[in-house]
Amino acid sequence: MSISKQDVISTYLPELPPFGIDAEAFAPSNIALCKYWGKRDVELNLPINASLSVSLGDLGSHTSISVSEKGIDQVYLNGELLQAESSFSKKVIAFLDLFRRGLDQPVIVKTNNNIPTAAGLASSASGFAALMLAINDFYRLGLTTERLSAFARMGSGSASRSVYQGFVEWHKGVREDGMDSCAERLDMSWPGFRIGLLKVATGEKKVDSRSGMQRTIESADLYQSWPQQAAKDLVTIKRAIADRDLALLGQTAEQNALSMHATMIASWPPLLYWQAESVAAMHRVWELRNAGIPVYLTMDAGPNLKLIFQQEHEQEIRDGFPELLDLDIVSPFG
Ligand code: 2P0
Repeated sequence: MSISKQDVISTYLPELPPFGIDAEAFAPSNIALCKYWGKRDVELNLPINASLSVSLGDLGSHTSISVSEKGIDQVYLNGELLQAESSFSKKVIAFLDLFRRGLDQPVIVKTNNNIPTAAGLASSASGFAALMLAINDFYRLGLTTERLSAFARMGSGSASRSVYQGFVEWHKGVREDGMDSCAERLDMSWPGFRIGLLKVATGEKKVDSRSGMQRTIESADLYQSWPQQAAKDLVTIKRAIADRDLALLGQTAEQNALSMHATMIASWPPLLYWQAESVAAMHRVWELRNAGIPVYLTMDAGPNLKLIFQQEHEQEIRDGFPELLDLDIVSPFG
């Protein structure tokens, strides 16, 4: 039997919170270079493997929490008031309730995502991280970043990484209550490092990561090899970052992402997030690389690509992918 989220919160925050005071927070979106795929505990979002990401600077979620005078909770997303029954609103309030518990104080939660909509990036990571940071301020919890990361993880696994900027490692941890499954900022920067957000398809409704991971674990024999591969890739990627070795980083990240996708494809029913346009874009990346431009790709649970390259090749990447707008090219280190 797994421990419930509420049990974890009650253990680490035994006191009921004081009445809240208006608060706002920002958290960046992140792109994993070594992916998180598979949970050992679905209630607490405890991962089977450790992962490593890079945060996207000022692209992410701004979230505010204020006291509601209307006697009911209200959730806004990108300026629009959501129905209380909408899945986003229910997730936000359920997460807030873990901390609010019995306190009778309705709130207004407003989230604005500034990730270019064209990039088609999921925003659960930055969304839950920003919500956690705002809750910490609203109830004056005074939590350490490590704790904030562990609690944000209970909202969405990848949110554990979004409480930091830069390169971030999420330790898988071994504790049953998951409190050692939190992220850590790596003390390494890489000013010339670039991520290109390449939207290639609008996509049909996809299977969300939560159910995709479960399906893979339950039905793909190929998944057996994933934890070892991820563990090995993580070590290589850290070394590549320390050495600023783009070829080693790019190759390892690309192979890591495609290995993750291989396990998804080997699931039943098959889980193929790629569309024809995704495959065409992959070939364009490989053609550029064959022409001598160091550019690598990674992909998440969707049809779009993220390009990995360095500033010195930005022009060639723009020429090769003219659909990339200025906003789609991210400099994680300023
Ligand atoms: C990652 N993804 O490492 C991997 C790669 C998608 C593919 O983290 O169920 O939204 O909320 O813990 O965090 C997306 O999964 O899943 C994700 P939950 P989450 O970025």
